[in-house]
Amino acid sequence: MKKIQIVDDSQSNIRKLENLLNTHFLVTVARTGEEAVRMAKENVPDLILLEVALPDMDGFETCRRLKAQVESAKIPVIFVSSLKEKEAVIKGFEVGGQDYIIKPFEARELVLRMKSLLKQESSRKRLEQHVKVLEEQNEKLKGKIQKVDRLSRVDFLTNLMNRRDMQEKIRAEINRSIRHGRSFTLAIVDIDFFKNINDTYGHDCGDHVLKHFVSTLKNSVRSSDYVSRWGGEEFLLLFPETKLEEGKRACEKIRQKINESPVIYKGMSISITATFGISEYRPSVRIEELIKAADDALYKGKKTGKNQVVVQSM
Ligand code: GH3
Ligand code: MG
Repeated sequence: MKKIQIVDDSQSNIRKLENLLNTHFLVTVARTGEEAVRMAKENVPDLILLEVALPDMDGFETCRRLKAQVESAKIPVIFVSSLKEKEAVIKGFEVGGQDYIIKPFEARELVLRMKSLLKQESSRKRLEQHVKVLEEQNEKLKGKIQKVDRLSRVDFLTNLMNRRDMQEKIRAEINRSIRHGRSFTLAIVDIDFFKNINDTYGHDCGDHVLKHFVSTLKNSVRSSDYVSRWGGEEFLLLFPETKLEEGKRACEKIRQKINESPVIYKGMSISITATFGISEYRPSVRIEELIKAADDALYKGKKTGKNQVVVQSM
């Protein structure tokens, strides 16, 4: 049953309204504006029938306060008043009332107006609920999309950024270089004789070597440099704002560090080496050409003895 709050201080008016509404609604009565505002907060009704002439504040002020109070702000208010001047009716709507009925009123008309407002309010509440559910689902979806996006950029085994993410980083770096006229350096690193490690010690050992290799790489570069897994045992390093010579020196240092830190696996010490191919960004060079240059250098390094840093000039 819908709850109706009558706000009136005339006993005969109250009785008349109660008799009319009691069978279809749960009726409560407030006799002053103050009481109406308090009751609407404590026991929120579905609709308020508000007399304009009240002993403390008038119905217009009461309505203003009801609309300013969070708990009662959305409750439909129908003014019931013997004031029939246009100005009073207009004021009733201005202070937030939804309807205004002039006394003496037709009982059926009042009930129909009330039902119409109650129906509107139910639809509004349903819609509000619906929007809330949609917003919650939206938030959950956003979270899932972010997670999928993160996963799509990360290499599962090493936790490094993957090829896709690195390609975006290189593109961004190219744009930065174009804007600021600075160059940067790329290096592709490939572990030497890695297949032998898998064949000799097993795939798990190969995975372990890869992780060890990655931690050496990460510990050897600056925090502004990027390390990604480019392929199986191939890694791409991006050195922003770094010239070729400087990049070459950095790679040489990493290469030596790899040489000096054998991997320990199940008590065995496994030495590894790696070959580096380097290229430097030049204006108007495309990303594919830049990567191919580093790849060509790496290929040259593999062909001419491995365990070295080779530079490709473009
Ligand atoms: P090179 O010195 O010329 O680089 O030879 P290589 O043996 O290192 O390279 P090759 O391309 O012949 O073999 C690479 C191997 O790396 C083959 C592939 O099965 C293995 N591999 C690729 N990804 C993974 C991985 O995630 N885990 C393990 N354990 N092995 C991998
Ligand atoms: Mg290899």
